[in-house]
Amino acid sequence: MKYVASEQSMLLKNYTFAESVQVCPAAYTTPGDINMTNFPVEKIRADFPILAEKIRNKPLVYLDNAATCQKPQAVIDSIVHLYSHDYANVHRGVHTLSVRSTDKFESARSKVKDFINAASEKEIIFVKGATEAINLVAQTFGKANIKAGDEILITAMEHHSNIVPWQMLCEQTGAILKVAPINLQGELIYAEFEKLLTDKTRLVSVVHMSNALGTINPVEKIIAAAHHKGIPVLLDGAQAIPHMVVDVQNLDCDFYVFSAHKLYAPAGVGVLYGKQALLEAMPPYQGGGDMIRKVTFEATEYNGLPYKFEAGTPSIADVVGLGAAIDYINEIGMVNISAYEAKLLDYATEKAKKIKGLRIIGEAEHKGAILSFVLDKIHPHDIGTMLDSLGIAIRAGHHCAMPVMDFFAVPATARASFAMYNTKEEIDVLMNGIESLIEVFG
Ligand code: 7TS
Repeated sequence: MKYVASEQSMLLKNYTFAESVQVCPAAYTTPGDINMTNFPVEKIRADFPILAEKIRNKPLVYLDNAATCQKPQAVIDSIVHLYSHDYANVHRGVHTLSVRSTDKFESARSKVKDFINAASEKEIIFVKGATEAINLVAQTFGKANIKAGDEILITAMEHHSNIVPWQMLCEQTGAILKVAPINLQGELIYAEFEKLLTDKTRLVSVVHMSNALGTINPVEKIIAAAHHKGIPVLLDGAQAIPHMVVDVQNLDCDFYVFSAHKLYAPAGVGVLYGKQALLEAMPPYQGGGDMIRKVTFEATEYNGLPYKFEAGTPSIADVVGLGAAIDYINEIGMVNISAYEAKLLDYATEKAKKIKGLRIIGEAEHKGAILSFVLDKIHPHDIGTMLDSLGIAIRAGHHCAMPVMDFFAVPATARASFAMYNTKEEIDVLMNGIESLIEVFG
């Protein structure tokens, strides 16, 4: 969905904004108009029951959103409602419950289609998550189109999910994995990336926003350069999807993958978007129920899109929950969420830079709401444990991006990652917590 002026003001109708914004609805249209005082964060927080939890007798400060984010009541209710009133298997029965369940499931597909502006529901494949989506492309598109000596191009900031499936494909086919380097800010060195696009490159697979660094890649430029040479592009949108408007037609990417659980929706489901023509030409991934039209012992005729790639009973309630999460996000408006989170990140970065002994890992010019850092003399795991004693949840570790850790010569980082329900006050609690632990242990 594209957010235009009138839609934006409509989307925000249920939320209470500061007066200056309410009297001037057209003011929502540019991200610069949202700030930390006129975004309805307290109302949003009230929609997430878990945020009222106390952890170690302290109010929860949940800053591990890049790993997974919390769920609003609307999503929880959609699952409870489905199991309480409408649940049966999908695409199978003529009975009422099966029809209701199928309608809700397919309606979620349509919401995903609108959310990323795909051209058709046929291009929306439900999978387990971003990881499964990439494996699917590797084992179907990859096996059909990539052979010994061909090259697959990724970047040095990929999550393991966008490295290992390609390594496996390379082992199976004799293809070669090429890696475009990054600089010390954590940005892709674009000139090097371009040099690695050769006549042998069969696929480019890059992360839209890095989970370890927060870097937002210049994906428009990457796609244009790859397409110029006739090379398709997969974008790993696991981190980008909850933070920015994603329009797959506008981007012109060939594949886009993401997990629902980072988008305020349940875990266990995710999306593979693919251009219809590419998906049509790809062989199926797994065999089983739902992905077939006709089966005999001699031969099987596969189902059409999107079902060709959806073998077996799907995670029905989680898909319905994803639909509810998209409705919830649309009410607030992704442009507003992006703008608010950008302010949170600026505020956190500014405060972090004032802490002596704190080094930010990942200072790209274009960054999403992720702050990775290390402290002199305190191991990231100890930072994580000590902050937990203050009720603060961050992630400490390699973030499934070990090559990034190697590049920055750190064993791990501490990572605070922000969502639309986080506040300036929570960042203050985090920064005070870091300062107090430097004082005690540093
Ligand atoms: N790609 C990126 C960029 C990711 O950040 C993640 C998960 C994945 C792929 C895989 O997603 P999944 O839902 O299939 O597991 N990233 C993280 C993280 O940063 N901390 O925990 C999971």
